[in-house]
Amino acid sequence: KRVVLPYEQRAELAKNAVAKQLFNIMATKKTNLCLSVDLTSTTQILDLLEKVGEHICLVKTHADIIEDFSNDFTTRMKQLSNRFNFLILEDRKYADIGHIVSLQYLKGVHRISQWADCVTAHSLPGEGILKALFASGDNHGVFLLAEMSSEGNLITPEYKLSTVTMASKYPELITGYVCQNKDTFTDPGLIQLTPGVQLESSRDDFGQVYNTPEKVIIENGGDVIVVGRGIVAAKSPETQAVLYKDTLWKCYTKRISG
Ligand code: 5FU
Repeated sequence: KRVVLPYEQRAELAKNAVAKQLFNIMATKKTNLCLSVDLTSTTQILDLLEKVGEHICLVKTHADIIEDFSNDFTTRMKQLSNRFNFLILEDRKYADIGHIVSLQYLKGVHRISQWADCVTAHSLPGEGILKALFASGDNHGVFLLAEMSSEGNLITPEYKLSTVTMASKYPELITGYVCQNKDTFTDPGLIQLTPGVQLESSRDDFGQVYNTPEKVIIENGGDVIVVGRGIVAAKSPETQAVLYKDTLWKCYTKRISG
């Protein structure tokens, strides 16, 4: 069964503030593109966001791959996110006991809680991880990993089911799931964030598997689509971002038209 409700209606059903905001941004800007800005210098990242900010609803960062990370960088990124109306997701993939995750979220050189609207987390350690993240801030959100795009990953159907059960206890915290399939969950107030997407299906040398926009949105129910190297490694990232934005949005409108 296709997920046919439009984003503006799903915003009304969202229990997490960030999910509500993200649904509304998508509806307003007519884009469901999340740029995974996997670059290692702050200038490269800020330059790229300056060019593609108007085309994205969300930027996904990996703060720990940036060589010259600073508070000034996050301040500037925040300014861009306000100017262009996109949100920031730090793809930290937390996977420790709640006490440590809370410190990793609030402290260290990255101070993620101060600039990220939402973060990703594994369900593997148990619900203490959600309890800790819930207690560590306001108006923030978590995308819980229910599936991965990489070949041979160890997630089983039972693990996925337990992940969804765990998330259902923290409705105000959970923005959605990082997953590949629409059968993962049923709540239309949650967002399906799908990575592993390029215009033509293929794979990289380290197990990443790519699906096409048609497959991930129309068949598999993806809401926000993560594109990294498909844009970042292109000759003209700006042109490519527009192409991805248009293609992804067309698939979404096709899906909601039934
Ligand atoms: F949870 C996941 C996953 O299952 N697959 C992923 O690829 C996250 N990712 C992230 O999406 C990964 O950490 C990269 O930042 C990004 C995909 O980048 P690509 O260049 O489009 O392959």
